[in-house]
Amino acid sequence: SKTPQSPSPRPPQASHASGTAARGDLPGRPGPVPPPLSEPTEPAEPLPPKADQDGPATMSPTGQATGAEQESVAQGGAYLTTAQGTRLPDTDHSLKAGARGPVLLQDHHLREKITHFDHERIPERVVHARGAAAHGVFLGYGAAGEVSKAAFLAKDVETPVFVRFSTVLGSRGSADTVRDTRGFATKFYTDEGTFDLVGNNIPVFFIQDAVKFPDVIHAGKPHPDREIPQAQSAHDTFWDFVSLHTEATHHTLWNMSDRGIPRSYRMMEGFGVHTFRLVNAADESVLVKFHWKPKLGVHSLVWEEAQMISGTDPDFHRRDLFDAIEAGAFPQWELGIQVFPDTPEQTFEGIDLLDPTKIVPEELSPVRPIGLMTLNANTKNYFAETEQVAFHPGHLVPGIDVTDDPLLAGRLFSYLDTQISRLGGPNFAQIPVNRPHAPVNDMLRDGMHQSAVHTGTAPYRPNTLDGGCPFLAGADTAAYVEAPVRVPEAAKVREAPASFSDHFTQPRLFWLSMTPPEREHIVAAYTFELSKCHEQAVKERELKVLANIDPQLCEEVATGLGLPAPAAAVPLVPADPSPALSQLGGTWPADGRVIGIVADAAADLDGVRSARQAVLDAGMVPLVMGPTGGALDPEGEPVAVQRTFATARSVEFDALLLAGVPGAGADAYGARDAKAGAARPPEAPDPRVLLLVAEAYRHGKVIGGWNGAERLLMSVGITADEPGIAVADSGTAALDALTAALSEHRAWDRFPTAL
Ligand code: HDD
Repeated sequence: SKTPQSPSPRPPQASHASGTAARGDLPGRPGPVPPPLSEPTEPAEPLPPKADQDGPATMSPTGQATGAEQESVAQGGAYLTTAQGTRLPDTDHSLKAGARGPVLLQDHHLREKITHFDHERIPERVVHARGAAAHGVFLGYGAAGEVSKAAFLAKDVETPVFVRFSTVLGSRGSADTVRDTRGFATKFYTDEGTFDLVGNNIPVFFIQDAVKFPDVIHAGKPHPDREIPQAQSAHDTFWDFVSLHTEATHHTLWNMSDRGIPRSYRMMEGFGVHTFRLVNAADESVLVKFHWKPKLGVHSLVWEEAQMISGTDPDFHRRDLFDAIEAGAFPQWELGIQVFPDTPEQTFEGIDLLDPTKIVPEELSPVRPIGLMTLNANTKNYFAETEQVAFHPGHLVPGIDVTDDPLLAGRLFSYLDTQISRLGGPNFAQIPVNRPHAPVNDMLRDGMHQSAVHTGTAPYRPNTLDGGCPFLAGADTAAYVEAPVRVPEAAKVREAPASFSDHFTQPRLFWLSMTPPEREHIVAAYTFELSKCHEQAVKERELKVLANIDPQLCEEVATGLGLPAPAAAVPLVPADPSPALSQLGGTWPADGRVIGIVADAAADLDGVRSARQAVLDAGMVPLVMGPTGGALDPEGEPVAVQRTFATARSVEFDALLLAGVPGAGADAYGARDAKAGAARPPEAPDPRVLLLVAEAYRHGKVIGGWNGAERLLMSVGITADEPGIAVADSGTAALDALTAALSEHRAWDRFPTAL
């Protein structure tokens, strides 16, 4: 039978934007006449609090206020309507001939609702389908003025930006922490038009010519017969291709390094990859490579951790970015350029600048900072913004031009083309996230999803009927004028320059620049991936590739595979290591790091409270773990439990802090039943806590603790004097030692014992 419809629980109120007066004139039912309504587009209800969240509904998982309350009621007080604005009395029942009778075709609301639903999905990106994005601002330092006239690079100019990070191979719903390259695409909404820097977190690419792009992607994507494996390079077709197509060697090596499994989007470098051309006000040009340098340093997961996260939290990177911004820990990157003279050869120190498989080591050409990007606002609607954003390396502004890198040339075609099928026609620039902030006066008309109402009668030039408008700009009025680069006289050929066939010098340079733990990880990654291949010939061929990089690398991988190590087929070029390529050896701010505090009812809760506060004061995120949900010390000053021993997994934390017991000695921790808080023999601590600690240790994570934490560490075979173990006599002292060790990201001295 029909459920009676209750009236709207809230009185009608104005929605977020102005609408037509006509709708507001309709009789309200019930209550007063509502003010004008526009089409509500924001979600309606605040989410109820989750059991393991600290605080009321408006607290985020990180314990920070979200501001969600105001935004989530954007439809508050509005009546439900059809897409045509007609108010609806019911959206739960189809129109039927009697309660038990057939559904009637005349039910417009049913048809409209289902039809729209049927078309809610659009094709995912053919590559980089899985992504997360945020808004921010770019501040020019003015340091690029000598080399580029781009107005947004001038001193103190602030430009809104939108950045989308992504994996490459996986589908839209795939896991974040797979081994893959990460996309790093930035849209600068400048006053002179939109500039897109569509880069990656790896500075080189698999191929030198865009005509090979479908090949490398077909090889990396799942096997076409059974569509597996998802979001992986660990399969035969990928290794078949890269072992044959040796120009992929450099990029593949970076993927097998720690760069292929970043800890966070906030801790990745970004690279424009290609060489670009900058032009200054005097029309002088230089060649440059763009770099994004993260303020938090470049850090990675370890492979076992990455695999575990794929199961326990496939949204790990997306969540990390969102939570950090929500908590006010805004990630920042400096934009920098390496500058090279624009000579006819387009080489620097013998390195071909048109070859996208080559880097220029920073020791040969330092990165000069030219601006600062801060991501300070999350998206409000994933589909509208992150899914519909359309980047294009050809979106350039005066002062920034392209080079003849053949990979870039193909990209200049591909990105425009792909949006036409992905976003359903040529008018994607009208989608809000894609709209330039500079005035647009194009003469493009009509087409699918046209939402502009163009006026005038003469969308052509020359005309007199629209007074000759729109006018043409000149170089002095910020027109985009291509640099008049001379094209050498040549025959048309399907060839690459000779220098493009050096495929091993730079992979060797990269390998020689790695520290021992980083090399260990590379060997493990190749061994893992090739072990997943079924074809013996593919493994053997890739070993020949590795032999051309370095004999130690080849031998260690061959040993893991149980195959003989071949000899190098090319002379191994001696290379000066580039320390800038290593991720180790520095210290970095611990901002936004997640500290798991392990406690139970018998713990030193005053110590837990002060350690928790000290974590927050240090700009990090504390998450208290306890045996059950709710609070520790509920009768006194409650300490909220944000993760239970059942829901917590070590991979969620950058470091652990094991709470001590008041006045306890080394044998106290673990003497309690972690499940019930009751007494338990000291030799039987909660197995879930043991697993937590053992995993954190294996992954090289810093573990701190106080008064009795040694007992728990000893239960898993860890002694307090090992690297990265910080045991002290109070919570805050332990945290100080932990924070100091965390500035190096991991306890590197524990590797290679750690994974
Ligand atoms: Fe690409 C997306 C980066 C080579 C064709 N690419 C895409 C994205 C990034 C890159 C970050 C995601 C943008 C977003 O978040 O929406 N691609 C690169 C880099 C490359 C590169 C750094 C080499 C230096 N790409 C490349 C080639 C081709 C493409 C050679 C084709 C010839 N890329 C595409 C594409 C995508 C894309 C098919 C898919 C979705 C899109 O463009 O908008 O057109």
